[in-house]
Amino acid sequence: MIPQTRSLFARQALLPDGWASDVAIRLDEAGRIASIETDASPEGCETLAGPVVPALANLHSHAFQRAMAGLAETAGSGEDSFWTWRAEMYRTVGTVSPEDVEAIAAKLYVEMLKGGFSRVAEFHYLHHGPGGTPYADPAETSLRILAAARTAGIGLTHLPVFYAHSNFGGAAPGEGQRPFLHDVDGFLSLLDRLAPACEKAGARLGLAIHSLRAATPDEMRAILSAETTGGPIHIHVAEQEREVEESVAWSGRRPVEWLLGEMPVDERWCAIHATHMTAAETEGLARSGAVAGLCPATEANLGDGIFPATAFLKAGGRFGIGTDSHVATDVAEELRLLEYGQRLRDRRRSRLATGPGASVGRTLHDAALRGGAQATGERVCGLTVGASADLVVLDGADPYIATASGDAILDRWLFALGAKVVRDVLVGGRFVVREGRHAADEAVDAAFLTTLRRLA
Ligand code: NGQ
Ligand code: ZN
Repeated sequence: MIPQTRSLFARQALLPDGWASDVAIRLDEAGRIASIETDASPEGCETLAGPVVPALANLHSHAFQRAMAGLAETAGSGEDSFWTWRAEMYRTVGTVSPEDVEAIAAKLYVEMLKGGFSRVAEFHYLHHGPGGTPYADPAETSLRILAAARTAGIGLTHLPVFYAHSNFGGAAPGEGQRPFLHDVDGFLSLLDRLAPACEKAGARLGLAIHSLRAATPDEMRAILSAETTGGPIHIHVAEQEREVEESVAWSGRRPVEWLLGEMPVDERWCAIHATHMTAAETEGLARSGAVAGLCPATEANLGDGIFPATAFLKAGGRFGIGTDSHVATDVAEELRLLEYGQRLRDRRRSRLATGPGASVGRTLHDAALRGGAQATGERVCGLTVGASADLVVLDGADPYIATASGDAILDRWLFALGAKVVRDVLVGGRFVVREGRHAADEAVDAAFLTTLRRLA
């Protein structure tokens, strides 16, 4: 076991109002920040080996999909789309056991830590066995996710997902969707079963409705009025144009328009993707206080479209980032792709910076830190008293980092270097990654290899 460090020292650290020098960070017993002193002496502290920034939450994950990342790149008939990818994904679903879920998630969560994330919101809908055969314990796969998070030492916000239909209007579920299904009572009892398990594991519990395609308005209302998690509420919305068309055909309204009009969307909510919005929907979602859960690498991979980020931020909207299908697992790649999508659309640079003189990397990182915390149920975030000491130490020996100061550190990392300069990661004040290594690397890799061999 790596001994716990109670006082840390950083030559440069990103505090809520900007970069500070010679920062001493004192931690309490629970791994939260007890005090922060700038222009301090390193005496009695463990000196961190490079610039320190707060770690981000990854607000959207379907862990099992990591097993097929990069394996859906063989062209089909010429009309490959989100929907043909989904059919391939359902084939993977039909082959993974609970042991596989745990092995894949543990590997993935270690990779996320190494990519600069300290917490993950697991949008978990793979509840039953192949063909929908229930496990003896209805919480079996959720408990595997909790176990994987514990192995990795990543913070977990667990979001069991309600899923009942294949399309708007309560259409009957398809064969491949059977492992996802619940009725309202079955879903509520799953939440009740998981509340004490999450409490014991130090995980946060929230819930998700898969999408407007997968739940009827009555089912959504019944769940929202009965659930007692107090945690975040996530939903996929308006990711694909076909979903928008089918929503209009069903209700006369677009998905985000319907959601904002019919559901009590507020700060508890996270709208995953929300790619296709009119100007009015964009402003409405921003005004609601909900977080837009953006997953730029997956959205690019699946051909979803480009989120209207410039307009959304102008309207005061909040966003966070997720790695979703896990074709990427790092902070830098997601934030960079978010900015690049806007640049490619507008044929301009610096799309998401707050204004003249602002660093793009800093703007993206600040916003994703706040939005990620909100969407994962963390009340305080960043290097501030009361926040969990969830930190990334960038590699101070790397020439690009060693010669940068202030926001240029973030811009170098996010735009030019990526995960290879994530040196150490601390979650709740505890080192989970040191010099790019995780203490459980060997065991996690061995179990993952066994799973991949079995799935191949
Ligand atoms: C999911 N993934 O639930 O894993 C979805 C595909 C669907 C993304 N939306 C399934 N990226 O939306 O029906
Ligand atoms: Zn998703």
